[in-house]
Amino acid sequence: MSYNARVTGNQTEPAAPFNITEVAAFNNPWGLDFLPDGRIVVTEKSDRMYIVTPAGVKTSISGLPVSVGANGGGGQSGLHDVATSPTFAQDRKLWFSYVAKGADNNNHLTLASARLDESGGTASLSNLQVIWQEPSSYSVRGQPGARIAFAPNGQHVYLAVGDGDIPAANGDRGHVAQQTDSALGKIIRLNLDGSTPSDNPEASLGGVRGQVWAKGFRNPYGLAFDGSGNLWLNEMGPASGDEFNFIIKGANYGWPLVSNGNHYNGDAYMPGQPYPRHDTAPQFTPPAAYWGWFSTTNSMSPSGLAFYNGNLFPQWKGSALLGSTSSIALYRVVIDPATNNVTGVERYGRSANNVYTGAVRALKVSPLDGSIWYVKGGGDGALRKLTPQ
Ligand SMILES: [Ca+2]
Repeated sequence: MSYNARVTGNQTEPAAPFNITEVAAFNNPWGLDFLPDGRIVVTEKSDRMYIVTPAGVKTSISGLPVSVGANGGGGQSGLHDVATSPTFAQDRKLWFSYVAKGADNNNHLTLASARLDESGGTASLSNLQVIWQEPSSYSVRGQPGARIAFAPNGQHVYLAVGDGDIPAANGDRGHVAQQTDSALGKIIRLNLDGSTPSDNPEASLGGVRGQVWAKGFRNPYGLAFDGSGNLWLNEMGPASGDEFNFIIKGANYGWPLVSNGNHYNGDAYMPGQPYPRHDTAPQFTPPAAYWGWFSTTNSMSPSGLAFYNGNLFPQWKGSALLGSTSSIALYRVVIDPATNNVTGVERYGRSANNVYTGAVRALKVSPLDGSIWYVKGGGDGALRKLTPQ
């Protein structure tokens, strides 16, 4: 059965090979990562972070900075992703992203690291370092992106930065993704000390322009490396324009000049009208897969991205796993390793395959045993795991 994926292969809804186990409850969880010992760190958008044992015992982590999501505020923005540093064994560093008030009182996406201390059953952060803050004068209204990925060699950090939903004078939203004086709508790449790597595409130009690795994104809620060291991103596009992108150094992915989706009906600018399509503008790198317009189905609203290379689901090795908020599902995207083309999409989480994942906000594969862990979003959110049936 084909749903709404316009991909080069078929989208199907096969029988689920997994069982879902609820591990612990959370309020609007947003990101997760594994510690080397197999425990999990989970963020909640309203400025809370926890260590969770595989059995579901939670310990709150104190010492977080204040985001705009404190006390339930901030709309889509608040505390977002968390990632265990490649240097954790030496320095116990966690990295995390959040939207905070800057010195100009505007809302800015921020990337920070801190040391995780544990003593007597309590946990706290110390030595908080703001590594980077989006430097433009724009105030993020939503669409923060904010996913963190480390290079496989542990030498660089990548941050997916959303376009911030900044309307232009004519009401068009997203124009900043093409501007060179902001990081909005782009992937940035930094050394772990926050400096600019000399081999970034425009490193010699300095400033924020030197930090950019790729550009032209709307709301990238997924960023991850595959087992071969390729970087991928998924993004919530405009209406029916969700994308899964293979990332090429220095490439432009087109937003908002091209998209295979449409302006929302409620937009002030060109309501309901299609964007110029990707195939009309070959100077922009097209998505590897996108979820197009079908009147009977919803967009997927991708969030979270992980590549499966574990042993519990051997038939899934090499696949991308994408969370989905609006279509309340987990997607497996099958990739031909020779070409990096998408050859198929499977959706799990609807009645067709009798599994109910809930809205998948973020997911990771356990480095210990290959089980798949995800956070279900929303006020009745949870940490859950998938193991074979
Ligand atoms: Ca695009």
